[in-house]
Amino acid sequence: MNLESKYAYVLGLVLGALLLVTSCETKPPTNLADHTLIPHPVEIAGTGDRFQLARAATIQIADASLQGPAEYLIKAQPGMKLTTDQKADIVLSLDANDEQLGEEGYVMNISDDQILLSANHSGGVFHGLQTLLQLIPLSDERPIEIPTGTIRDYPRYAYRGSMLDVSRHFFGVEDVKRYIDFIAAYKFNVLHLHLTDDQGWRIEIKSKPALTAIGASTEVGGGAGGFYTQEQYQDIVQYAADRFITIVPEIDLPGHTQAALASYPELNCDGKVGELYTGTKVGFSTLCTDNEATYEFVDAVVKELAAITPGPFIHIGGDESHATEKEDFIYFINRAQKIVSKYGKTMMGWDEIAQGEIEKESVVQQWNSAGNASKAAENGNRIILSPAKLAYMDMKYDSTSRIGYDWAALIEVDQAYNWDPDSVNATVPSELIYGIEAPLWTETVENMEDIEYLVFPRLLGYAEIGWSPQSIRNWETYRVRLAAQALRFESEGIDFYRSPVVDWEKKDSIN
Ligand code: TNX
Repeated sequence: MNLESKYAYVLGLVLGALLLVTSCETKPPTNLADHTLIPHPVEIAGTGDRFQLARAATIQIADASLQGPAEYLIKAQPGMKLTTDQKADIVLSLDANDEQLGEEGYVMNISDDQILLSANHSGGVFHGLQTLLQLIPLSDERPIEIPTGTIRDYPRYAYRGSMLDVSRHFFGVEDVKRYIDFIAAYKFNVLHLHLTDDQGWRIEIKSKPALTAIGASTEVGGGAGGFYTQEQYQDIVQYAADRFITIVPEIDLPGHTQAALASYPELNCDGKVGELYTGTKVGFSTLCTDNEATYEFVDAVVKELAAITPGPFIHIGGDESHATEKEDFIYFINRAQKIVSKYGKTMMGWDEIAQGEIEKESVVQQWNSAGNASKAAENGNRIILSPAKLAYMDMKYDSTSRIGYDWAALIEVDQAYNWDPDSVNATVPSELIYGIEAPLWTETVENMEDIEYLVFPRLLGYAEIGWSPQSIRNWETYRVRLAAQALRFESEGIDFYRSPVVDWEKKDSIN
């Protein structure tokens, strides 16, 4: 090679590299299959083109029930607006005519001049909008470019939950709403609120005012605590419903009840009012199970709670009642079951409730004992899987985590992701697995930053376990998609854990 051609060769290389770099930075790939969606859709295929979506894109709804989802989209993408024009940029409809999509699935066709999102039910459209929002680049550049193609998507499990313990540390309405927004973005459909425990009673019961006057007045560490008025609780319920999320309220009974025992003397076997508790021990408290006052109390609480809870479930806890004799525990669960049914609700409880004679419709949450869950499965109960070793978001990531517990396990981001609900308990048949739930206990969690640190990014793994078929789940592709979500965490101001098992520098392949 002479000097000139060498020079031209090097120049060519440099220009080529420059072109590659700039094209990567400014242009999204034209293949929808290169998406970074979480949870991974069931079917996704690119058609190799791009749709240019204007900042003032128009949205048309084919059914009045889609007004809410459309408004949600507009809130997330200010500038978009509703139109009655058939030729809108985004058309939302309920004419999917595809049984397999169920109530929550959707189909989205992105062509080069329109997005058609259809489902059988408004909830499916809402989940489809979460997918669309993840496909819209975060940068302010307009028009927005989205690769064309088709997505057909529906959940693996009917129940996809997360639990927030608002008793050990109290979290106000705004924090709970932020948490609801977190889970809605990843297609969860249940928020289980752990409303009562030894350290605080957090829901107003109008006929039992001392529960909040006294029982809500503190929390772990002796802070001020707090509670939701019934109006505030209903505001949370509505906020969740607008995001197709059902609230499952838990009143933990008959153990984990020191806050109630400190509020009403008649709940104690010795008739003396208990003391408020601000430590972190478990298993020391119990309602007096052979005292009629106890059942009058449970009746009064469930009656008021059922009246303000539109969802089908009341969770009665039942965990770690170590201070209750086994036969008393069984007697209590049987009676609590009747009270929940009397108010038209379905009972849910931690796996210990399977020791009682529970109705077939009741739902059992496996957290600790596979044996309890097997017993429930034999009885035909639906099972929710929350195995502490895999799904407890209050567990530390590794020994250096700044908060969290490690009694069940250290749960790194890959371990949180890498499990199949079908393999958790061999004695529970797949048909009885109602879904999964990832709880966040808050003994060590004091504020929103702490919540974000433990929940992000593990929450997204649980979202994918609950939604996507096992056959398409894969840690190697997941970790790349997860890295891409970091941009979204940052734009929401979420203080996430930068796990060393994820290569956070490989940012959004679509953006
Ligand atoms: C066990 S899990 C509990 C909770 C604690 C948690 C801490 C369950 C049903 N009971 O009371 O907060 O461990 O990890």
